[in-house]
Amino acid sequence: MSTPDMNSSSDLAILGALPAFSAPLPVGQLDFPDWGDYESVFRSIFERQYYTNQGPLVNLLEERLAARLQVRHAICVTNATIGLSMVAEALEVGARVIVPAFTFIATAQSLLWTGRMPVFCDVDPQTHHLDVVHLKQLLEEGADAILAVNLWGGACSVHEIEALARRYGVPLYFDSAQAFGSTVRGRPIGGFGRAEVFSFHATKMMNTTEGGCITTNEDVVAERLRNIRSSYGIRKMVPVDRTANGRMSEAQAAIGLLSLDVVDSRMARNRDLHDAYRSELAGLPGLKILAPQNVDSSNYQYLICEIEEPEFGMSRDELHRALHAENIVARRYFTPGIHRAPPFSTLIRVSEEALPKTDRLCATVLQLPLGARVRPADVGLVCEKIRRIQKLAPAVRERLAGL
Ligand code: T4K
Repeated sequence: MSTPDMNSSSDLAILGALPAFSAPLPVGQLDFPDWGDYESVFRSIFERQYYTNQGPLVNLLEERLAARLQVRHAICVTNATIGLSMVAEALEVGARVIVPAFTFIATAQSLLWTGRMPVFCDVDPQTHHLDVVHLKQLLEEGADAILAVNLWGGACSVHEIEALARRYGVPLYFDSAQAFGSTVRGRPIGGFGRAEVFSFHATKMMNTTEGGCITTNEDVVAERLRNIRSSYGIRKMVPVDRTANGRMSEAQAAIGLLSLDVVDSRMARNRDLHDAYRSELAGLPGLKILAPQNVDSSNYQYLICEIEEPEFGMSRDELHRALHAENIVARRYFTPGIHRAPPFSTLIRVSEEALPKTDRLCATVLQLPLGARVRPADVGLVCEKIRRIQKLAPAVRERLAGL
């Protein structure tokens, strides 16, 4: 837990004062279970002498996840990246898969590992999710599948995109790495498209340290996924061309079961922190907070800001550096955009003008700390520092230019 140093609250670390926080204040959820609960669940693993290969804790976690997400199958995996690759294989999608350009690089990398290529689609600047007009244009030009992404605890235009996938006859699956616990028109994310993939990385709402889960309502796809995941735990042998090791261990599942017990209270806590940020930063020129998009309930996984340089008085990158000096570990997801970063910047030619909305978001979006380590008082101090940085923008910029 970071300790605010109240003596430095009126001055800025970038200008020579002590940092506002004595330890880094991160953006991830980063929940650690109660030590006693951890000990007792790990004791059961030691008593059974069973570490991995579809053990009882993984089976229990899968049952509980399927019930919660209202799906026929929840298939736990080592991480979301391999889960996404496994789905591409299980659905036998073709070579060219449409993905939003504004996403974590793993979305697109999951395709490369299975010999497929991303086709980058622009995003809607208001929602940060797939721009359906551009998506339709790409489908007209010819593509084999859509890998849609649900970001920041929100969702893309799920129903519109499902309709487009049906109309163009292409499979649709979702990267829902950031969307565990959110709902669209009363339905949990997890049951849309042909399959969805969640990340249970430590920084996510639902956490197995590393890990993830694939959900699907299709029995044949589920059996293919179980066969691709490993040579163990096969319920029914179905032919698959390639297998992987995507198994989740009992140790991961043990943490996952504890995480699932508390995930609702953690989402409610994040919502309160969101509200605090919104009221503290309301009306600050050049800073806009994005509400979770297209969902009727959100996990509030991330606090997302957009910084407009002329109105704010400095660029997003300058604010980012000034916050880091305070030990406020804001992040610039996703900078550079994946289409401008290796390997995709060399593999795929994307002109300067091709993805203007994505390029703009890559230059303006900033995540602020949220999650288990952030206390309400920390939000107050982070916001105070942001207001102060803005007030002293000319001096801050001069200092940054000299570094
Ligand atoms: N699709 C999307 C849309 C995704 O966002 C992601 C993952 C994926 C696919 C792939 O899912 P996985 O294959 O990872 O399951 C993080 C996460 O590693 C990654 O899971 C996540 N998205 C991505 C957006 O963020 P980094 O490199 O920013 O994390 P890192 O290590 O810098 O940690 C963030 C902060 O938390 C730092 O200040 C350090 C702190 N931290 C982190 C960990 C892990 C701790 O204090 N303790 C910890 O244990 O990638």
